[in-house]
Amino acid sequence: MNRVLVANRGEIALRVIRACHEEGLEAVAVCSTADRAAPHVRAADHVVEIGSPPPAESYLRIERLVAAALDSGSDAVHPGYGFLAERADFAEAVERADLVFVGPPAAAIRAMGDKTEARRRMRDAGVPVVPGAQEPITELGAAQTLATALGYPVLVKAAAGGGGKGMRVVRAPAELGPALETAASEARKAFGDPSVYLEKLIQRPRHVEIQVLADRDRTVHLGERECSIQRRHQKLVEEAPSPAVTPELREWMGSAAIAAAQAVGYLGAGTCEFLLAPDRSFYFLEMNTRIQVEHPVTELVYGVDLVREQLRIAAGERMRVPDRWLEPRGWSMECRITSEDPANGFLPSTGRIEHLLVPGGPGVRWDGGVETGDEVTLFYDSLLGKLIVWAPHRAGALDRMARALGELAIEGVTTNQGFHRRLMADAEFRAGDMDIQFLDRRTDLLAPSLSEEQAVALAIAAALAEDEARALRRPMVSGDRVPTASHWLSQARLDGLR
Ligand code: MV4
Repeated sequence: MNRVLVANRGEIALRVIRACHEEGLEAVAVCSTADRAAPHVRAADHVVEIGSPPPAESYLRIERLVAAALDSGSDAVHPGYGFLAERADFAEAVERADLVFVGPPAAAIRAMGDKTEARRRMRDAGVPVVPGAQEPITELGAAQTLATALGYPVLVKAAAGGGGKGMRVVRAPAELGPALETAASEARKAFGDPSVYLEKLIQRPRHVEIQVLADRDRTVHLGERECSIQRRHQKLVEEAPSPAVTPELREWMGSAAIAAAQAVGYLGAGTCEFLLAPDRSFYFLEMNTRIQVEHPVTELVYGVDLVREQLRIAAGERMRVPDRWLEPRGWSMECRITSEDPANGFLPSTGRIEHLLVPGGPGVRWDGGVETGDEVTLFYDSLLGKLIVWAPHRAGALDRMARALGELAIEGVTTNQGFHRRLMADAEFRAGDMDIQFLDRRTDLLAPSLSEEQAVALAIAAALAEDEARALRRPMVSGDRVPTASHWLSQARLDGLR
């Protein structure tokens, strides 16, 4: 393997390009016409333009990506996450063109993509799944019998699903019929397949996932990530390890994840998602057959570069992960910095990044996808970058994240940075006491809140700042005091001098 086509954009494309360079591989970027000057294009050794800005016209075009790989002399394709990363037909098209797919075999993607089939295969492999049906529901009578046996509340889920679409909670027998109908119609709209099935509802669970890595000789797990801090299935903060997982529980969940991977002939990096109940019982939900957004927190506590290992494994080599590394060290946390306004229903914000000041210092990592001058549009997802920290203990990681969030400055679009600052200071979050409904209960964290006293202080400060700013716009005369330079002001002056 010498040259890798990176079939993605944004921060993950940059992340993969960096890994290629460290592995001594050339990287080929692809771009839409909106991305000609994007950071991932500038970081790559070659670039192929593949179409217009809408993903359906560029980053989702299998035949164009395969042609771009062949035309650029690439011998492998890394899909990143999102776009085509979990499309078995893409993996197959890549392999048919005699290129290496940097990911699991197409058969493993396909087996995990069908949720009821995955449940059957996991049950047969001894992986704990939520009690419920192994087959789609075909008639109400059978559904009622099953729901009674499971005990209410139960959950109706789409068989083709994932991401929570077509899910309905049923708290009493009378709600079952209507729930089956609305779930089926939602599933038909979302997936083109109305099949639904039943599971027992796990109440107040955490979302804990296990990282697995498999080469041709060995399948290992790299512990868990705690992913409960999410809103409408969009994760906002992840950490490793989980405050809820003991070394003993880690080995149980890890063994289950290894069994899951082996049951489908997995290769490369993958993630098993589990629900972890308050009584410490855990249940396999689904396997993500790709590198995930939150992979860095695992990298920092295990000292493993997951993307480099993906490339090595794809090239037929063995992973460089000695057994003595298979224990987490310290604590890592990631904040997803998005161009969204949490105070306004996470409304996406667009515009030009006027300034970007990236945090640094000990234990801080920034995996970004945008730079000053870049345009944020509605064509692509709103992830601007990921702020990741490491510290010896959780409290230190929280403090370090608060410090780094204080350094991070993004001007030009609204971001969720304020939300992350409030979260890092929150007593309940700091106690590590969370579940998947944390943010549904704590909507107070989504918007800045001010006391009467703080509001008055801010109004006075704003008036003084405005007065100062007006003074600055007047030419200075001798005898004027030199105004206190803000960081932005001194930066602008420096820019002017260059
Ligand atoms: C569940 C559940 C509770 N009980 N299954 C949501 C998306 C899909 N991947 C599985 N999901 C859930 N399945 C049972 N039996 C709660 C959820 C769930 C959830 C899971 C993980 C992360 C966030 C979530 C938010 C809402 C519901």
